[in-house]
Amino acid sequence: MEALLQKIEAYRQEINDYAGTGAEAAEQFRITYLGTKGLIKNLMGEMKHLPADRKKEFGQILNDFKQFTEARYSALKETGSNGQQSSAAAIDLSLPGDTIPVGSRHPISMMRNRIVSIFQRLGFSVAEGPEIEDDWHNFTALNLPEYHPARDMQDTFYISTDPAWLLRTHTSNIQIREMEKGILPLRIICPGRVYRNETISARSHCFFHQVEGLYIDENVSFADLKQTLYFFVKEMYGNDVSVRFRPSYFPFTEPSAEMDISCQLCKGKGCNVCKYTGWLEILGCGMVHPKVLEHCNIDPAKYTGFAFGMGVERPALLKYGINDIRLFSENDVRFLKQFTGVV
Ligand code: 2U9
Repeated sequence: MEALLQKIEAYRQEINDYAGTGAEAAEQFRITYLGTKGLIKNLMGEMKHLPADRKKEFGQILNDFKQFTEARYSALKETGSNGQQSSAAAIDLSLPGDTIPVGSRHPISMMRNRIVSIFQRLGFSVAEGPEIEDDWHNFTALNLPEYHPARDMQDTFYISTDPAWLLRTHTSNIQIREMEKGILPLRIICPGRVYRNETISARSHCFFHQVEGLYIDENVSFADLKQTLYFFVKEMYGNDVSVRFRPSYFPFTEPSAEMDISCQLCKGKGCNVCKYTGWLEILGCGMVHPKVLEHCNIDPAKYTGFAFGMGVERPALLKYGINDIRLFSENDVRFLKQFTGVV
C-alpha cells in the first residue's frame, strides 16, 4: 500500500509539471493517465491485492487523484492550438475592443421617411397594407375596368399556384382597406413596396417604392389638394422651386393631374436630367372618383377626397446622385456604406 501511495504522489508531481500544450498534448495526456489502459485504471487494478481493511482508504485517495487528473486534463483541453490559453483568465482587458462596423439607413428608407414626415406634420397618419393582394383591393375597387392593360399578366405578377392573388402594383390597396373600415374623416399616408412586370435596367426595376396619400372628409376640394401639395414641395425641395399642374387621367381620380417642379439641377433652364424641358414630373394626384368611394360604402354626395401618389426611387436617385436603380436592391456594402452618417 505504501509503495502505491508513493507512486500516486510521484504521478501527481509529474502531472503538475506536465509541459505539453495544444489539442494533441491534451489527447496524449488523456490516454496516458485517464484512458482505458492508462495509469489510473492500472492503479484501480491494484486494489484487489490490498488487505480488506485498507481498500476503503486507498479507494478515497485514488478517487481524489482521479479528480485532480481530470481537472488538469480539462485545463489542458482549453489550451489553444497555438499553445496560448483561451480561458477567461487569458483575456487582456487592456487591449482595444473589436470594431463593430456602423450600419447606415438605406437611401430609399431615408427618402421615404422624408416624404412621410412632411405629411405627418400636416396630420396624416401612416397606414400600411399587404404586398400580396386580391383583385378587388388592387384593381376592381379602384375603378380599373375589367380589360385594363394593367391587369394583364404581362404587367402584373400573379401568384402561379392561385392567380386570384397578385403582387400589388401600387399602394392604393392600403387606402381601399382603410376606407372599408368605415371610419371618417380619413387622412392617411401610405408607404410601401410595389411590383410591376418590367424589364430590369438602370432606369426601371420589377419592384419599386411608392408613397401615396388620401384625405376624405366633407367639403374636401381641389384647392385643398393643391395647398397640401404646395406645402409638401416647399418642405421637400425648398422655397425657390416652381410648381405646375398638368391635366392627366387615372381611373381612380376625377379630375386628375400630374405635378411637376422646376428642375433642381438646371433651375429650369433645361438639361439632360429634365430632358431640356426645365421641369421634373414628381407625382400624380386628383379627386377620388365617386365610384371608388361607392365601392367602399362611402356616400359621394356627402364626402369628397383627394389622393396623390409618387415614386421614391426617382427623387432618391436625384438627391444622392445615383445613376443606376439596381444599386438599391443589390445589398452591396460598398454602395450602402457611402450613406453612413447621411440623414
Ligand atoms: C384611392 C384613390 C385614389 C393615388 C394616385 C397617382 C395619382 C399617381 C403614380 C406616381 C408615380 C404612381 O409611382 S408611380 O408610378 N401615381 O400618379 N396615384 S392618384 O390615387 C388613389 C389612391 C387610392 C383609394
